[in-house]
Amino acid sequence: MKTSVAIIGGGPSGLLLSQLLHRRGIPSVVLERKSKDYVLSRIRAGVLERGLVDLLDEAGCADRLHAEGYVHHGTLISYGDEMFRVDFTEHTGTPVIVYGQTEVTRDLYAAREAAGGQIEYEVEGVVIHDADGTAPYVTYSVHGEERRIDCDFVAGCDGFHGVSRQTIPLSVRREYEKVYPFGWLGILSETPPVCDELIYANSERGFALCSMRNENLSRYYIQCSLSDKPEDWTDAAFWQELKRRIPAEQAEKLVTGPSIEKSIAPLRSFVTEPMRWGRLFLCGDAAHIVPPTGAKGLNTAASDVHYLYHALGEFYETGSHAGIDSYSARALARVWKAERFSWWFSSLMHRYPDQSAFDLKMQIADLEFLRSNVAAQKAMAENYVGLPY
Ligand code: RFL
Ligand code: PHB
Repeated sequence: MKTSVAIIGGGPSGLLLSQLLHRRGIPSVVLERKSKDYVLSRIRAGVLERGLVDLLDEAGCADRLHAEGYVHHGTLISYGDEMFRVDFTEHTGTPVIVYGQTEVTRDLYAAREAAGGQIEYEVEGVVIHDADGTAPYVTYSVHGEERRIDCDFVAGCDGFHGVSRQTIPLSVRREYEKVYPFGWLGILSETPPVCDELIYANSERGFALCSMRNENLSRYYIQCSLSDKPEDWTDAAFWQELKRRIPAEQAEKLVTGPSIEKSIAPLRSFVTEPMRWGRLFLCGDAAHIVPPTGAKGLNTAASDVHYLYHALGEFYETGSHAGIDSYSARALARVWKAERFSWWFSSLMHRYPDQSAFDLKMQIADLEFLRSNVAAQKAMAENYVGLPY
């Protein structure tokens, strides 16, 4: 088989890139390790920046998002019994949209399928060959049958555990990592959200987040120990712990019910440099991970897709290598800012096992500064709604 761009990974990065390239007349093939149902069963991001919404518009798959997504003009932040609001629209002129990553992915699959896009599911043993040469190719197998795709470029959109990043030799690759000493236990429940905006809560028992998917589907998270397992937490224990971490007024209003999904995610900050090696480009979680506290993961994946899709478009339309050559530096410049924000917001909101009395005072001072200072709120809002591409 021959194509212009072989895309490894059928998560949101790979599908969005494939759909945008298609709209520009550039063919691609997506190789996904799992089944479509499996990809759509993963509950992940919920908050979309304007930049991602614009890209989905450009990709022609934002109709349902506009009809069903929720516009959020601000967020609530609580600590102890205090709670304040940061108004995104007032400070930046831009809200965010609450619409699940699962739904984004579903819409992207529908668009690729409607356009006759090629997606190979349940592929195994993907190997990227000659990425540093002029004629790269990818080999893999599907149900025991060996296959090969010859291509001009390879897009590594295969997430943190994929093969693309590993293809770049260690002599070229530089990795930066911070692992946090806690995880997030998340549940999804068919209950009305406790509040019409998200609540990020710093409590002495640890962090909690009240989020949502729609008016009868709530997403809640609590900071947990890395040794916890989802099955250690009954629904009753989860609700009880959540209530103790959010302001009393909210806890009283909280409607509880059976969880329909429960999982634990570790928290990590990670960046690999460079994001390009010859004709291989890394995109999204394949190149960087952020802790979910600032809702930046999917959104940062989207900005990579933006830079790469424009770079490839320019190459196929004009023959210019300028966008391709600057891809890594441009993507990384924005990635590091999202890393900084996610690290800062995580540090502000969680309890750390080794936190000293001084560290706690600094956290509270930082929260009080944010509550009372317009410039600090504006800086937070600018980062939360997404820095410009
Ligand atoms: P994905 O989604 O991991 O997709 C990669 C795809 O590649 C496939 N794959 C392979 N395919 C072929 N061959 C191989 N060898 C392969 N290895 C892997 C995988 O099966 C998969 O389908 O990466 P992508 O596309 O870059 O998308 C990134 C986002 O998924 C991620 O950044 C976000 O989910 C992070 N995130 C959030 N981001 C936000 O912007 N806002 C949020 O509110 C938000 N909340 C979250 C989050 C992530 C969470 N978890 C579970 C990590 C909340 C949570 C709890
Ligand atoms: C979510 O709804 O899953 C969500 C929202 C905001 C975050 C992280 C996750 O910061």
